[in-house]
Amino acid sequence: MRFSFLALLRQAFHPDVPWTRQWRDPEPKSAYDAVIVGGGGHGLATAFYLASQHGLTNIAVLEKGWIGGGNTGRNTTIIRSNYLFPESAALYDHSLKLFEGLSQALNYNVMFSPRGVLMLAHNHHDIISLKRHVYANRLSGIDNQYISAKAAKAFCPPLNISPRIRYPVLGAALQRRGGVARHDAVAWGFARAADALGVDIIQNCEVTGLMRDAGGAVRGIETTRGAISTPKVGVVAAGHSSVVLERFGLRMPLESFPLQALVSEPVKPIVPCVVMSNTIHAYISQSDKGELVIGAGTDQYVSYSQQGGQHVTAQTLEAICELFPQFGRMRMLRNWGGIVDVTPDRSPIIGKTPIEGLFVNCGWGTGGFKATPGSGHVFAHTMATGAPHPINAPFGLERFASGRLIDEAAAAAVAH
Ligand code: FAD
Ligand code: PYC
Repeated sequence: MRFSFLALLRQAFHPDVPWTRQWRDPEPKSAYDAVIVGGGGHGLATAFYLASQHGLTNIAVLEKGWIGGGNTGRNTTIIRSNYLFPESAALYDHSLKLFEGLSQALNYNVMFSPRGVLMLAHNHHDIISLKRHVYANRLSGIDNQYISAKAAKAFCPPLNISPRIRYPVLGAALQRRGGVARHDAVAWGFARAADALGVDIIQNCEVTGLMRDAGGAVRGIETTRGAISTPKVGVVAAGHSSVVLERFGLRMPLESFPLQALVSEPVKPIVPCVVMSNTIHAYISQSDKGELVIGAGTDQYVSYSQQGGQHVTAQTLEAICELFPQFGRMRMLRNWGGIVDVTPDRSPIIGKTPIEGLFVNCGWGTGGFKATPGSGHVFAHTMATGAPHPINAPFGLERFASGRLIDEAAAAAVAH
């Protein structure tokens, strides 16, 4: 990014408006020291940390569409670190801590807003499960507390805690440090900062194949804009990671599902925090523009179509109207879907592959936005040094052979 006074002025008054020219638009070079496949938040964050922490600046991010046009620009921006197992809690809290200083680190307002995340309990099983998460989080030094239904209503006044509804609210877990951020600003912030360090961000460039040397190690990649030599490739392609890796000759333990969300017409501030319910497949927050941001569980069938079944969103809206009856007459403005890549244990895969020089960062399923800075940070370490960072060491592909799974199905919070 080349700064101009006008651009700075515009950023000051319209931090949420995309600048017309935020970074260079280079042609791909014929060789790089490392290449990232996928220009979502995770790929861009990886490039930023490779350049800023490891001094690797002759690198490129290749994106088949436009940066942030995948799940990064489609998610509902919930950030929290209240996962059950110490390995996951460490990973997600590493990311939450990076989010806390991200606007300063990138010199770009990512609108991180730690307004609190409430997870509702509707039955005895939910109470036991949420309390288990609260105790486990506290043992890992992570803030989380179990509160009564009355206290949940005090924290979120529009919440309906009538005992007469189909799934009454019996209590809730509250992580006060959790919240939301602006998703596209996270992608743009990382892109602009990486570009300023010399990283080439190349859009409209699909990676189609892998080139290997006689010993089988990575020697380059094939793309729709020509072949590129490189000894290191990191695949960070979310719902399409298994497609890319199959092209490279690797079969991954991943399934891809549509996940949908929708927003209402904008209204004055009414929902002060994030409210989630896994049991009734619904969650809600309010964007700074005033839209209610509502999301569903995944569709039940695998698919690569970026839209899901209408019955899934209809059921979600029924649940929202029961929890917030006053929203029953609001109009919904847009709905959309993204493709999420789900592993058998609902935890990500971050590490080396059996092919020398090929690294993978995928399997974030329904919950990778919150991990964007942390994921990029530890993956950059892994790619730069050839060995995992202690935080991502438990998340390697080997776990599917050894059986050391990290089953976060309950903490994933969105029904799959
Ligand atoms: P992406 O942003 O999808 O980036 C991957 C990129 O790879 C894409 O831009 C794609 O075009 C590119 N690509 C694919 N194939 C190729 C190729 N062959 N060559 C070049 N480029 C390629 N997570 C949360 O933590 N909180 C939430 O509230 C939340 N809500 C969600 C709601 C919805 C509706 C959805 C769909 C997801 C949600 N998630 C949430 C999950 C989160 O969005 C993802 O886990 C995260 O954004 C993944 O980031 P990424 O950078 O890995 O993927
Ligand atoms: O992981 O918190 C989450 C989430 C919320 C909605 C989708 N994913």
